[in-house]
Amino acid sequence: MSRVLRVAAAQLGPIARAEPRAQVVDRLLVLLRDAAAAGAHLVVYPELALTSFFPRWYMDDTAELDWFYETEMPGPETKRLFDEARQLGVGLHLGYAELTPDGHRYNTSILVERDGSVVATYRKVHLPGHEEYEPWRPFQHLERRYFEPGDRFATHRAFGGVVGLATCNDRRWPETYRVLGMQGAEVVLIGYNTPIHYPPDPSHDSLVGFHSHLVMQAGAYQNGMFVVGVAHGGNEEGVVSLADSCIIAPSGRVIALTAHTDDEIAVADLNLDLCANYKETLFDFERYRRPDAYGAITDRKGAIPPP
Ligand code: CDT
Repeated sequence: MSRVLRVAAAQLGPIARAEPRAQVVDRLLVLLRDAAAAGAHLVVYPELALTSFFPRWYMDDTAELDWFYETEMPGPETKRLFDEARQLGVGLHLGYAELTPDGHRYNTSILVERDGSVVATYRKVHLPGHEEYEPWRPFQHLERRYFEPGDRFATHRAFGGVVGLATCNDRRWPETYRVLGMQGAEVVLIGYNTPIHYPPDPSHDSLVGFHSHLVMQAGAYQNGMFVVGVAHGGNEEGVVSLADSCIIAPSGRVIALTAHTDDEIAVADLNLDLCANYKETLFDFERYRRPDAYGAITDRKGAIPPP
């Protein structure tokens, strides 16, 4: 019997800085109901899906900053989303800013099964951007100020398969997919907020959509896994971010794609048995990998060219 998981990539358009959580949750509920009507087993929301992408603003007032974080999940505003998902029998993946009781801050996502049980939480490993206010930028990218990095990639048995989680900038690093692939991942869920303009080198700007698909398609193919990439995009508070949410097969092909830059779902059937077409042939890790030749991956952080 084949294992087919129907997934809805639930893209979000812009969220205004002043938009109340309740209004955002209303939008998430519309997407959830669309996903359920389409017969989806799992709805995947993006990174930091409950607020505007706040790392674009420098804030030194802790109370102002704290407004963007969740101290419990589900919390008072998100409980109705979790409740309705359980009632509809739809699992969910949701990205949010986490503030722990002892004051640690993470860029976190949660994965919940169709019966409402929590499968896992994941704390973003690769934090892009900068730590301090940089006045030359048209907008900030202060993830390295507002979050601590997570320390591991893990996979989980859920939805009839093996599921891994990663977040936004993680998708650009081949190590993300490989470490998940080495733990048997059959589907990796990735939410993102990707400004089109890259201030350190604007020559990237016209390539942002290409780069986003390039890395996820390569990761899917090289590890024989599905990848679900979901944007929080559009023109948010004057900063335009990438949409282009997609679902990618182990062949590396995009099998579902959003058409617009606002709230929208893209749905695909993921036949998890198709992962074996790659995992047990060209990318049979046990047979073909050469970890003894890969020492430079873990014995250093930066590149060391020959003298
Ligand atoms: N959210 C996130 O990780 N965004 C980054 C932007 C890179 S530029 C600082 C990304 O990799 O898409």
